[in-house]
Amino acid sequence: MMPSAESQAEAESLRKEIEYHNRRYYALDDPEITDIAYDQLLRQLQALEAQYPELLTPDSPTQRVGAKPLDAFAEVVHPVPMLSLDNAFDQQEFANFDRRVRERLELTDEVSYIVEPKLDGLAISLLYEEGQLVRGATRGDGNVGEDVTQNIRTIPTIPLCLTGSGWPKRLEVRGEIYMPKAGFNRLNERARQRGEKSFANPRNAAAGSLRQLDSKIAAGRPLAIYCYGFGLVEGGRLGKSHSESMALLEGWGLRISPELEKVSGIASCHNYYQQMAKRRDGLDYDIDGVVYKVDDLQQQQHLGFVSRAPRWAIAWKFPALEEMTQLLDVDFQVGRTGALTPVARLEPVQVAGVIVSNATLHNMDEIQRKDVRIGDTVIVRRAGDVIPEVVRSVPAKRPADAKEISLPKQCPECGSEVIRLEDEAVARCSGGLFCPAQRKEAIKHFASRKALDIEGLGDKLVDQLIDRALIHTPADLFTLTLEQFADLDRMAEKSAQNLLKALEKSRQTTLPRFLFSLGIREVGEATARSLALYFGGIEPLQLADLDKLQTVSDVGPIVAEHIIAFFRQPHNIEVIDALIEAGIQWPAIEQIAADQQPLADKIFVLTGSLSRPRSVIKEQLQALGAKVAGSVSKKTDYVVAGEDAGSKLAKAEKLGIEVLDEAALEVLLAQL
Ligand code: 9MJ
Repeated sequence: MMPSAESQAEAESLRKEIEYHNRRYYALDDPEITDIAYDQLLRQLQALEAQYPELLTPDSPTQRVGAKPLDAFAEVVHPVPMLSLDNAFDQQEFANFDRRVRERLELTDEVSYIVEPKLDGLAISLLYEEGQLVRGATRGDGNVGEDVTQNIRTIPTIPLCLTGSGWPKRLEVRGEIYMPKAGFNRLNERARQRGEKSFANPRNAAAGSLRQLDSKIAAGRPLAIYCYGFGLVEGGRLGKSHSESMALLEGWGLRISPELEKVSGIASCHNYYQQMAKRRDGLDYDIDGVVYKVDDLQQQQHLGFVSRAPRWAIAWKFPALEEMTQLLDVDFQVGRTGALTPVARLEPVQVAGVIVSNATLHNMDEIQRKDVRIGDTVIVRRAGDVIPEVVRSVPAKRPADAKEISLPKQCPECGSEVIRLEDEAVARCSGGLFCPAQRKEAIKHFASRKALDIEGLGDKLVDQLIDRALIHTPADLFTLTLEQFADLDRMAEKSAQNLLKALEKSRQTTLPRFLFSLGIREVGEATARSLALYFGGIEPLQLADLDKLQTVSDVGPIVAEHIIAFFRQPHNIEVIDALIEAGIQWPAIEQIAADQQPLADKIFVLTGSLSRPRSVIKEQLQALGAKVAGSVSKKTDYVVAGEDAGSKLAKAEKLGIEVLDEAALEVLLAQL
């Protein structure tokens, strides 16, 4: 069926509205509606387009998610060649540029320049016809580039249709596609965690994203644009000056750098350069210099071009963010959670004004992929406030005695075994209860609510106790005296007494809580409970092998390996023994095989106010094999409703689920 005129108008209006909000959100950073309201608009349009595919236009905002993969990129001949910029590397070279401009223009006055940071991304050409984005192309060699329209359409800061009015019929806008540092760091972090290849720098990441034949991949990459110029202009005009023209582009919805300024005279030019150099690290994108353009377009025309660069513009470059140096050695640093990070010790080198002598190598996978060896010449990169990193080695400069980097077998902090499971990029120290690097985290976890629940022992107190060397392991907590507590900063006598009481109380715990409190990797509350029910005590768990562990519900090969590694460390066992010595105890657990638990697989929901704490009832039900869920669904078996139960009770009644009051629950439990 053909869409009605009404549907057509609705689709048109939705497209306009969505693009408007898109611009407010991405280009202006000033949204007017919530994300949810925005999604609703987008869904309305998607539904309409699904109903009437004829309504789908290439500039529809629904198309930003990516299109069908291409086999190859088509070639694009640039109607006006895309030139590059001449460079100046110091004040003298810039002054020479300015003098040449004045001489050619026969000016005695100062020249007006438009200045802006030089983004380190990829130059791109955007062609708008009748206000619609019809093509996006890379610069290529300046004359012929690649048609990357499908990928360009996925970039939220690029308008699919221009706003306002007065744009030329055909308008070619030029700008730089870049990847913000924050997005780049997230992308690389994710890649490293998955053991995938990371990108060397944001520029490479942006280039790699733009050259994806599958635009759905590009759609998932955090790319953005700043427009800085124009090429073809037909059937209309821009301004008399570069700055007027940029203002027009901005008015049509194109994103222009907020750092753009008009300056005249070389003193102001130098000033801008220095200000930007200072702010460079703090910007959310990489810049490699400042670009100066003669503002007056007539003057630009008069100046013309030499070979491949205009005479009316220059890039005054900053020092590079990447430098070469020697890799002297590699140490391994242990983080709060036990992760081992290889750290490169470098022959000190200046990188963009800062001396770098250490840099991260991230993990063993990255070392292998970058083929880095001790003695190598390597490229280090320092960008912003992130830790400098080794980007790669330079194999051509490898000395004959270059040494391979190997993961230590023992933790450099505590001597416990270093474990690196198959398929995991990260290697970890297995001495969680004992390792000095992990002490603070281990003790905070041990004292936390779902573990031993030591009331009043907050993070700051744990920090103090460890910093003053009063405790080293969780077991040491139980040796502390009233005087020692009272001696701490901001600790009144009364609080010290309360803490001692809380410690006393925490000695009486349950086996699931105790197992959880040990902080074994991958052993959360639920797994700790399953392990407790299955083994009934610490010793049988300690003796269990891989196969035995994996018969426990919830326990797969990875969890099993972590458990075995944990109990294989003599230091961990010493701490557990000391804890039991200190009086930690729990009521005996009746072991029941998982499938024989009386409430196995039954789903309960607790609601309303109950006479016992919900957590207690929850643990009781869970010990019998039940699952306790937070919301009522068709899968719920029982809803236990206390006083003033509200919507959950109503929903249970509507779905015909059995509702128990507390008395009925007691009867049910007594019957098991
Ligand atoms: C960058 N990369 O930020 C130009 N650029 O102008 C700016 N590049 C340029 N302008 C003419 N801001 C050719 C390249």
